[in-house]
Amino acid sequence: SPTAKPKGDASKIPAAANPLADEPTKIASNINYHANFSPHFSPFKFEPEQAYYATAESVRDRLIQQWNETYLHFHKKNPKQTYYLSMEYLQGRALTNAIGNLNLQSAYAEALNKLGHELEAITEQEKDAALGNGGLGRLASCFLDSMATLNLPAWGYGLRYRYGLFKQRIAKDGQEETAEDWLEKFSPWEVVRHDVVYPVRFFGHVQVNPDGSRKWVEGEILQALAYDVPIPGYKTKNTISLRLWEAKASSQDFNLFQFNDGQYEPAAQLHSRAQQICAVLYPGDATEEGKLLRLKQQFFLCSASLQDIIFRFKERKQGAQLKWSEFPTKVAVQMNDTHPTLAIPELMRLLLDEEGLGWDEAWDVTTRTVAYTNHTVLPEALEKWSQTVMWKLLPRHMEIIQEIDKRFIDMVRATRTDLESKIPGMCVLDNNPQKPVVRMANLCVVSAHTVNGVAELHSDILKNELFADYVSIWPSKFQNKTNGITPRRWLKFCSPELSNIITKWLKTDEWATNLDLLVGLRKLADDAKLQEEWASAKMANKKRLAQYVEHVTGVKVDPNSLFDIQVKRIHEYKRQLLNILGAIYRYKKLKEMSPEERKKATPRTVMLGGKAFATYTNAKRIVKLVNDVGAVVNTDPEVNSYLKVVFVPNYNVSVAELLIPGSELSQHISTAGMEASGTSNMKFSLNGCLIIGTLDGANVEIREEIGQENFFLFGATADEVPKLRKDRENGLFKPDPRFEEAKKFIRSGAFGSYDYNPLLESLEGNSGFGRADYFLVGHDFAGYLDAQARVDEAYKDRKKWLKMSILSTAGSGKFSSDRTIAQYAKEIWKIEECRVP
Ligand code: NBG
Repeated sequence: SPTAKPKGDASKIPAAANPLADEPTKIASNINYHANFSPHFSPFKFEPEQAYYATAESVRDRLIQQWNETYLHFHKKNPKQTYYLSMEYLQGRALTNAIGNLNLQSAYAEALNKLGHELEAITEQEKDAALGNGGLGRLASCFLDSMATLNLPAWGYGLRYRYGLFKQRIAKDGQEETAEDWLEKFSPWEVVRHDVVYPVRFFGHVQVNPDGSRKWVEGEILQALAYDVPIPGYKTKNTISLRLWEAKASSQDFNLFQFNDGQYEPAAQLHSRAQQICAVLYPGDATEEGKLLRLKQQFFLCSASLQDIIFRFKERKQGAQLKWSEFPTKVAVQMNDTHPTLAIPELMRLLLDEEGLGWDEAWDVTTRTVAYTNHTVLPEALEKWSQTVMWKLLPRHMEIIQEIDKRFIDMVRATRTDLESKIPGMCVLDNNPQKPVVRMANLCVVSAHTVNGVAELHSDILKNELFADYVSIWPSKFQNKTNGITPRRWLKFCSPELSNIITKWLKTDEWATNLDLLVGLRKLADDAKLQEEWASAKMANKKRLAQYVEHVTGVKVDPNSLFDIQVKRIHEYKRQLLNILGAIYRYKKLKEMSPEERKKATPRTVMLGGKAFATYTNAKRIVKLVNDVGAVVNTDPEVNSYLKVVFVPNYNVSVAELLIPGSELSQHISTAGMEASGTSNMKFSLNGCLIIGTLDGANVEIREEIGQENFFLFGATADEVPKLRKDRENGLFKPDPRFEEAKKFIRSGAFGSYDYNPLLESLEGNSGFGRADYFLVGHDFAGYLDAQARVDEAYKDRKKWLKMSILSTAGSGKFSSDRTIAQYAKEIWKIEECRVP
C-alpha cells in the first residue's frame, strides 16, 4: 500500500541503471542510480526533493523508451497524424499520473519505502507545470492524455514558457502576483532535442524575384529548439509527445567584436530578444510592446511547428515522389482557439514560396489540413490584430491574408448576391481607417475545413449567431464537440478511495477507459451499503481537504458541514459575485436568527478560489471581497459553526485535485450563453458532487445525463438574456429586496472600509461594459437563493443526498475526454488507431 511507513535505507540499495525495471527492488536500484549519478545534486543527500527528482528521472527513462518505440512505429506505419496546436497546456504534476498510467503505482510506493521515503510525500515535491490560464489549457492537456490512451497518431505543439501562470498570494490589499518558477531547478519531464531546430523570421520585407515569385527576406531570425515532454497513455505502450519550442539566438548572433569592446548588452541583443519570446505565458497586452510580443509568440509556435510537420511529411515519404496533394491525407492540424491562426498564412507561405506550389494548389492543401475550435463568444476575447503591427512583423503573411480575403469576397459576390450587405462583417480584414485590424476568427472560418464549438449550446450559438452568415455558405463546416476530461487524473488518481469503491461495485476497473460503464451505478444508487461506503470515501476526502485548507489559510473548517466550492478564473461573467452576495445574505440571516432557529440551519463551508488577471480591476475587487467576508464570518462566534467562507489561494491543477474529490456542491453559475462549456463542472460531477447552476455551457448536457432532479437549476436562459439586458437598461428591472439588502449590508461597512462602491455600481449603474448589470446578477439573485434553499433541504436528507451523489457519478460517462477525442478523430481529423505492438 502506498501509505506503508518507510523503513528502508538508501545506502543499502545498490545503484543500477535499469530503465525497464518494474519490480520494487530493481526500481529502487534505478532510483538510487539517478540519485547518485545524475549531475543535479550532491550525491550524498537523499532528502524528499532529491528523491523526487531521482524518482521522476527513473520514470522518464521508461517513458523515453516507450516514446522511441512509438515514434518508430508511427514512422514505419506512416498513418495520417494529428497535430494539436495550442498556446496553452495546463499539465499540472506528472509523477502520479505517469506511474498510474504505467500501472506501477504500488511498485513505486514499495521501492520508495525501501529507500526510506513515502510516495505521497515525494509527489508533493513536484511543481505544477502551469503553461496555461484556465479551462482552455487544461482541456489541451486532457486531450493529450486521451490521444495517447486511444493509441492515436497525434501530438501536441506548444511553447516552453520560462515562467508559467503567476503564483497568487493573498495579502492585505487582496491578490498579489509573483512569477511561477516551474523551471527553477529543472524539469525532469522534458528531453531537449538539440537536432530539432528551425529558423523563425520576424520583420524584414518581401522581395519580388524576376520570375514573379515572392520571398520574405532579411529582418531577424531566431532559432526554435524542441523540447519533448513524453505523454504516456493509460495501460498502453503508446507514448506521444508534447513538443514545446524554446527560442534561441545562434552563436553567430553574438557579436564578439562588440563584446570585446565592452559593449556587453548590444553584443548579445538578439540573445536577449530571443529570451523574451518564451519568457512568460500571455504577457499583459495593454501596451504596444506587449501586443507585439504576444503576436511573436503566436507566430513562433506556428512557424516552428509547421516546419517540423513538413519535415516529417517529407521524411516519411522514404524515397517516394513528393505529392503535396497527399499532405492532407497525412496531416491534420487543429487550432486550439484563434491563438494559432497564423498557421494558415504560414502554411500557405511555406507551400507557395518555399515549395513552389501555385495559389490554388496551396490553398487546397491548406484548407484540407486545418480545422479550428472556437472556445468563446465573448467579443473582447475574439482576437483582432492591428494591421499596422502585422505588416511590420509579418509582411509576407499580410500579403497572403489580403489575397485570401480578396478571393473570399469575390467568391461571395459571384455566388451569393444576397449576402452583399453582410460582407463587411464576414471578411477577414476590417479596414476601418481609425483602427484597421485582422479578424482572426474570420480568417479561421474562411480557411478551415471544420469549425467546432465545445458544448451543444455553444455550438448552436456559433451557428445561429456569431457565424450564422457563414453557415449559409458552408452548412456542413460547423460541428459540435462537447468537451471532456480525463477520468484517470480526475477520478482514478485524485480519488483512489472513491475509485476503489466504484471498481468494487461495478466488478471491473474498465470504467477508467470506458467511462460509460459508470451507468452501472444507477441501479445501485439506493443500496444502503454502497451509500455508506460512498459517504466514508467522501468523508476521507473532505478531511484531507480540511487539513489542506487549514494549512494554507489558517481557517479550521468542519468536515461535517456541506462543502460548497466554486473554483475557476475570476471573471464577472462567471459570477463569483453572485456566490459571495449569496453568502453575505446567508450570514445576515443567520445573524438575525435566534439560537434555536439557527440550529435548524444546514452548516456550510463556502470555498472560492481562482486567479484574477493582473490588470482586471473588478476581478481583483471580488477576490478582496471574498477574503474580507471570510475574515468577518469565520471569526464571528455566533454563527461560525453554521457558515465559513474561505478563499483558497493559488488555485491550480494540484489544488483542484484536492478540492474536487472533497466537494459536495459546486457552483457553475455563469450568465447563460457566456460560458462556452466549462470543464470543472464535469470533474465535480464525476466525483459525485452536485451542481447548482444555470443552463449554460456543458451544464445543459450534464443535467440531461444525470437527470434534472439531481441538479439545482436557476436563472435566466440564454434566449432570455438579450431582452432582460434591454429591460435593465430601460429601467424596467425591479430588484428582489433580498438583493438590495445584501448590497446595503456591504455598504454599511460590515466587511471593512475598503471601497466596494465601484464593484456594487457594476451591478447597478455603469458596468465595465457601459451597461447596467450586464451579467444579470440582480435578475438571477432571487432564483439563486431559492435554489440554495433547496440545496439546504436536500442535504438534510442524507440518504437522498447520497443517492443524488451516486447518480451524478453514474451519469458522467459522456464527459470523458476519450469520447471527445474519439469524435474529433473520426469526424474532423479522419485518423485511426496506431497501436504499438
Ligand atoms: C474557455 C471557455 C470555457 C471552456 C474552455 C475549454 C477560453 C477562450 N475559453 O468555457 O471559457 O470550457 O475554453 O473549451 O479560454
